[in-house]
Amino acid sequence: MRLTKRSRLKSVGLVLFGATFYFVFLKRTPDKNTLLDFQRNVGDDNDVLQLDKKNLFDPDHEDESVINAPDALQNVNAGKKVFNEAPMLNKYSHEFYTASELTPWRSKPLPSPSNPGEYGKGYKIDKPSEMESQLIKEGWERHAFNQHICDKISVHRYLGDKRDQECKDRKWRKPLPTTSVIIVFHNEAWCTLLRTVYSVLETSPKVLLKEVILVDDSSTHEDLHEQLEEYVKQLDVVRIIRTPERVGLIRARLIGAEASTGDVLTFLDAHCECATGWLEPLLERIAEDPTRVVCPVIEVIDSDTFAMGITSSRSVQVGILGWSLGFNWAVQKNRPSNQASDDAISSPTMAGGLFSMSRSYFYFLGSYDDQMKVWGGENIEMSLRIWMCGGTLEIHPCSHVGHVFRKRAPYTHPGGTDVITRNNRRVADVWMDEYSEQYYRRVPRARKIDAGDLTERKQLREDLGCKSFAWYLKNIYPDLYAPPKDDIIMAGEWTNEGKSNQYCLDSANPQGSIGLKTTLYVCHGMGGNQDYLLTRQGEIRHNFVKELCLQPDGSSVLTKACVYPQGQVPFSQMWEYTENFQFLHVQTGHCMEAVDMTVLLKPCSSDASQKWHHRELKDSMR
Ligand code: UD2
Ligand code: MN
Repeated sequence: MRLTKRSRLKSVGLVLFGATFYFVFLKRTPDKNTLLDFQRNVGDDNDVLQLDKKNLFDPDHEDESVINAPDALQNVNAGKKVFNEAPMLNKYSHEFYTASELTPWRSKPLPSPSNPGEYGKGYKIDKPSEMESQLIKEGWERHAFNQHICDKISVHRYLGDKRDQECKDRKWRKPLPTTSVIIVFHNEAWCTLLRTVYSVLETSPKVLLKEVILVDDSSTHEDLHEQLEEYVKQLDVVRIIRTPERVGLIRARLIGAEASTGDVLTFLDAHCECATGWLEPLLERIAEDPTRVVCPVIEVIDSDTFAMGITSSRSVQVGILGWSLGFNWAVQKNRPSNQASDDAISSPTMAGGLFSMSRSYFYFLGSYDDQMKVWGGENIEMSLRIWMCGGTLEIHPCSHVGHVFRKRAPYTHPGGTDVITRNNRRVADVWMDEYSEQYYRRVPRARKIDAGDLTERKQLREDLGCKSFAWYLKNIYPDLYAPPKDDIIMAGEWTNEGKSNQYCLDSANPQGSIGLKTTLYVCHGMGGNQDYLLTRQGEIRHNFVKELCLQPDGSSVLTKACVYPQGQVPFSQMWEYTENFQFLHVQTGHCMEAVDMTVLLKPCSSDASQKWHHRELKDSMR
């Protein structure tokens, strides 16, 4: 990815939004979404937050994280308080469902290949008329996806059965629990909402699907009121609950869960499409052990064309987190050699929207933090809670559900980004022990945001006898490196004397991409892209999203994956901070210099543009 002025703007903007927000950012920022827009949008009384969303599944998202698969993740049995419910399946359960026993609630109309979007294909209008272009534009504005195309595709479209053969061949053991599918929404488009509902009804076995509960989080769009009410009457297993006021997705899910009657809760976003055979694998894992929380593979539904593919088992990625508490995906290397392609894969975190969990285990484990508002943070909270308190979190490679990843939130965010930071602060304060400092260092402004009363959640952790965050790091996500305090010589931003100390070293790297050039940007004191660590080992580390180390390539200074602590610090990543305030690269003997708005490696000189001064981050003091 080349650096543009835009992406630099984004780099500061991102920090202002709160590092917490990186899940919702995109590589390509539309021009209008600049920092200024953001400031204009999040005023005192303005709750309209039109932020760019990061599309984590962007096909050109080439900077994959790679993590190690820890050994023997299953049944780690953290947590003192044990969930005693007997599993529905045990090693003596040898009876299998027949195909006809697993007939879906509704049968799917036969697809006609000439219909737009059938078999998961994308649909594009080659030469839209003026009127069509206008409709397309309006659709994007209203829903942040191509609603016009979405409307053209049948709500019953067939995705084809593209699962791996091992998955197709699987038989499912009897008996499996029933599930309630809970879909919360706020101002969702008709086409996506209805396609989500039909895809559930047309792929979920009747014997397993207890009900579909739509929780309308106080939508204002007219079609979602009476018209929807009338429409779902014909689908007798579907009901609608309305929240009394806008409560946010977390509380809306809690309301849905309260009203549900199935053995297992299955949550979906309101713009999903379930593929053939998605439900049985999730329920079987839970039937074998009710402390498993199981996610499908989340497939990308393209927000422009609505194309949707199916990931093969070996390419399934797992969920991780960064110190700024954002969610990300990673490839797992060194998977256990005996792991079959239809075995569930343990995942350090979940994306949050799509998962199944035993209803009683959901409540045993403290459901959700109902003090979290609107959007964000709840997925990391739940992931940590599951692992630290005795459960397991996994992804089943045979279960595939599509999701439309939008590049910005199409709805208002009451309270602005502070609400998301507040949610994340609640995660950090309750679950991260001394490691919460890692979060605060990345998101210094979080210290100023009141997290609210945490007594109940801390009590819950106590009552469940959950393990420490250090335990989680060691056993579940060993690749998340926290530099020990003693190794940190200086942390903060670095100003350049040649630029009157107004400009700082800046990674312009809100996504933690590998190989980007280090730049200069006006110092903002808020950490994020300008937060660097000088370590005792001589590295200049940067971690906003993931651990990166400064390493030159020719005259450029790049952010690369750190070698330490997996290996020794290589000379290429070793720097010396001299008494003349220079960053001297040990391997080449050259120094970092500010040249215009870039940072280059040049022969050392006494020039002010080679003098770097350390400054603490503005909000880093309590
Ligand atoms: C992801 C999750 C989402 C949730 C979120 C963090 C996936 C695929 N999606 O963001 O489920 O965990 O991260 O919080 O894992 N909604 C309401 N009320 C609101 C706001 C949203 O009901 O105030 C609904 C919304 O209509 C949608 C669902 O909540 O059906 C999730 O929201 P999203 O689709 O904007 O979140 P997403 O996919 O960006
Ligand atoms: Mn979503």
